Amino acid sequence: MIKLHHLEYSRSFRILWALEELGADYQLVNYQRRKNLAAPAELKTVHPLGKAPILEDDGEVIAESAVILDYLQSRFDPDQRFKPADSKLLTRYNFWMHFAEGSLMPHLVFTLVMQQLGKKPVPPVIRSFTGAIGRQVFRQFMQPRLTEQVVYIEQYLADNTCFAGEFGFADVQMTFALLGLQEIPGLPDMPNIRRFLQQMMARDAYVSACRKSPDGGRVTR
Ligand SMILES: N[C@@H](CCC(=O)N[C@@H](CS)C(=O)NCC(=O)O)C(=O)O
Repeated sequence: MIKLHHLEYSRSFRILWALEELGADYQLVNYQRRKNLAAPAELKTVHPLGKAPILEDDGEVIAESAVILDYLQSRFDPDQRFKPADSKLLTRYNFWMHFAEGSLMPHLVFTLVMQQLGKKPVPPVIRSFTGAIGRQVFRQFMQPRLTEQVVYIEQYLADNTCFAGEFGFADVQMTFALLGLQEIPGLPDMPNIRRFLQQMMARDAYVSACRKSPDGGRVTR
C-alpha cells in the first residue's frame, strides 16, 4: 500500500489532497516539526534528504512534490482526469508545476525566514535590530520580486479558472504556494487568487484532506 510521510504545516498536504482526489488507498504517517521548524531526524531514515513529502510505493521511495504528483497521476489516473492530454495545456501544466517550486516557493520561504528574524527564538536584546534587517531585506529584495509574480498570476487567473484547463494537479501544486502568499503583508491585492483558492478549498477531496491532516490543512503554524 502507498505510504505518505506527511509533515505538519508543509507541502506534503499537496500529496494528501491528491490521494483524496484519486480515491487511492494509502497509509498516512504523520510527523511534527522540531522547535526550530525543521523536519524531525526520523524522516532521514526514510529518504536521505529528510524533507516532506516522501511517498513510498511498490518498493520506490520518492521525494519532491511535483515528481510525486506526476507519479500518482501516471499510476492511478488512467482517464487523465488530473493532467491535460492536449499539448498546449500540457505545456501550461508543466510550467505551473515548475514555477510553483522553482520560482515562487523560494521567494516565499526566504520571506518567511526573514519574518522570523523579528520573533522568538531570536534573543529579545537583538530582536528589534534583526527584525529591522529582516524587514529591510524583504522591502529591497523579496517584495518587488513577489509583487511581479503576484501580478503575473493575477493576470493569468483573470482569464483562466484553473492553471491548465480543467482542474488538475497543477492546481494542487500551486494552491499550497498561493496559500503561503496570503500570509505575507505588503503584496498587491489578489482578488483572482483568492477566488481560485476558495474554489479549491470547496472541493470535497480538499475538505477531506484537511480533516485527515493533524494541522487541519494550514500552511503555517
Ligand atoms: N521542493 C521540495 C521541497 C521539500 C521541502 O523543503 N519540504 C519542507 C516542508 S514544506 C521540509 O521538509 N522542511 C523541513 C526542513 O527543511 O527541515 C518539494 O516540493 O517537495
